[in-house]
Amino acid sequence: MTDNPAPLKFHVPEPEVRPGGTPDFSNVPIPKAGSVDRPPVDVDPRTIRDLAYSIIRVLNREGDAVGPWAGTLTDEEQLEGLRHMMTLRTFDARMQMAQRQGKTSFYMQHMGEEAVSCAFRKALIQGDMNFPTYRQAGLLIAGGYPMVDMMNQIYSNEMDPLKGRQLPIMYSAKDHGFFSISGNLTTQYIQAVGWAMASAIKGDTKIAVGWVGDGATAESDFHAALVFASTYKAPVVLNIVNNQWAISTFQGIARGGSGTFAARGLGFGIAALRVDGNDYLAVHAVAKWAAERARNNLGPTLVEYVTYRVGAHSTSDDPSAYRPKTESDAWPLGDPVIRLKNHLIRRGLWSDERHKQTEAEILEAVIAAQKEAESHGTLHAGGKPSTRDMFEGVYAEMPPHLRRQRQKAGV
Ligand SMILES: Cc1ncc(C[n+]2csc(CCOP(=O)(O)OP(=O)(O)O)c2C)c(N)n1
Ligand SMILES: [Mg+2]
Repeated sequence: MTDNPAPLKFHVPEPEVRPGGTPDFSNVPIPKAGSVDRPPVDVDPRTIRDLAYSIIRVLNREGDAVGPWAGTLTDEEQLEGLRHMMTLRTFDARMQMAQRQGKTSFYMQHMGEEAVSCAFRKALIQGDMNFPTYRQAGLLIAGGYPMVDMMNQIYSNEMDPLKGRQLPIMYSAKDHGFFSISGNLTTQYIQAVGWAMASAIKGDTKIAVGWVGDGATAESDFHAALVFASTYKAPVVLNIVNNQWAISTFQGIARGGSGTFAARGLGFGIAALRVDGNDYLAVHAVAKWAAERARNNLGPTLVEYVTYRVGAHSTSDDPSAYRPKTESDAWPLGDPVIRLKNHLIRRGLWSDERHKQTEAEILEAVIAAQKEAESHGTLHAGGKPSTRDMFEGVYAEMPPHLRRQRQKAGV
């Protein structure tokens, strides 16, 4: 004990590199593809704690699928997966452009993260419910939801399924297992756990999936959700998409000293895994493993997808203000579309020519959907939802003050 203690220092984690610097991911350990064990789904979570610190990978550098997590998808399913990711990328590019053209106020891209939501969707069955954030449109694309309905919502036009009452891209599609997106981060986790608990209480067979980003794990809802999920062994998969950045804050701010985001689950006794989020095959294998646990009353699983947000946070963001412009080129896990493409070419199931041809077909389909959506209006032109719609759909019976407001508005 000293009478003259040194002044305390306030600690703020700093990213390795700032704009102008040379990107460096040499401190991100990447295990070899195929090197992580695949435990049985009924494993005791206490015996697989190392999986929260490793990275499950299937596709190696050469493009081969290797190790115990390989082999969960048929050739046709892999080809379909590639198509889904390519569709999401093209959809994003067109909608990003539409925002710049003033046809919508706001857009959020998935560039670099396409494998996460597209592959995860294929591990679910009809009736399961996702509680997604704004960066999981792949759940809809891979689930066969019509692109034109997504665009109608983005344009808030007369065919907008949500009638102009949500922010663009905040889709809602109950029949497609896609709960209304909430802009309030991490509400997804408590809602998913609550929904899963209700499913178990009712003796139903459906499971829930909660989604958050790395930054959003800092919300108290994240921790509350883990308490309830672990205590009641809720049939839920809890996904953390670690794309290295929140908006301008790097992942180290939310992660603190925990080592990894997945490791947050260990203190709760929750099975926790990390997976290469740019590896379609690995994402699917882990998603299937976690979903099977939930479906068999084995409890929740926390999954961290290690990936990289290549684009801006949203159309309102300029990442060059806080990270080197070339940082995404240095990301060691590559591009999910190219990695699956190379794998399929290597196996003789695909070719550069077919890839180019498919790109053109997809672009044509996206443009056709866009034309159809635009015929029903865009943000500033054409058909709009009725003003009357904003009074509907919240209360079973409209309260008197809303009825008065509606009368005053003359609708
Ligand atoms: C409760 C809450 N706090 C802050 C925000 C503002 N906000 C929107 S997105 C975002 C960053 C989230 O980063 P992350 O969770 O890593 O997800 P990503 O955007 O990278 O997919 C913030 C701070 C919000 N929407 N809700
Ligand atoms: Mg993030």
